[in-house]
Amino acid sequence: NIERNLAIIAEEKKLEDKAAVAPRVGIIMGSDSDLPVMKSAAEILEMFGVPHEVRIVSAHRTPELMFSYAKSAHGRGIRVIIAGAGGAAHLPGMVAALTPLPVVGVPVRATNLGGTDSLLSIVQMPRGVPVATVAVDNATNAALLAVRILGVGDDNLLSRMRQYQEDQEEIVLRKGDKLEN
Ligand code: RP5
Repeated sequence: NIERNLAIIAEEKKLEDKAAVAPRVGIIMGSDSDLPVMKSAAEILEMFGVPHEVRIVSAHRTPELMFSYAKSAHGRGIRVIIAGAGGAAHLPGMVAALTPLPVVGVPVRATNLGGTDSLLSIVQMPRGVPVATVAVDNATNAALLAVRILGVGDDNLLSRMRQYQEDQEEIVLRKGDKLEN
């Protein structure tokens, strides 16, 4: 019996460990050329201690992977998807059409249209299929938004967000002090 109980405890521990590292945010992007922009999102989530995964998923080049990624995300424990793409940036909108999870879109500056093409492709979603769109190349804000969304059900995360805001305020005020002296 003791052995059996120990085995159950070990199994529970394994499940807990697995749950602790199971990604809660999925960061996806249309191409590895988006990575220099999108890595800021991973850095922010790292800073807040939010488990996340990073994948290349292209709406145009790997449509079937996009479909299965979006369809399986919630079941795998993902709670927010950050999707970055440039040019004809269909990835965030298509993923939003396939999942009930909140999708944050990052327009990436990838062509000689300077990112306006990506921005309009992502922001102009039809009624009923929302994508929360951040500024061009601003993967940082996409991750901060994901942290805030998760923070609604996670007091620890929310207080880390409060701390982040206070730190930002402090930095700006200190800069102002320096100008006055
Ligand atoms: C989009 O096309 C990608 O998101 C990327 O921003 C852009 C260019 O992709 P590559 O040709 O560099 O792979 O689908």
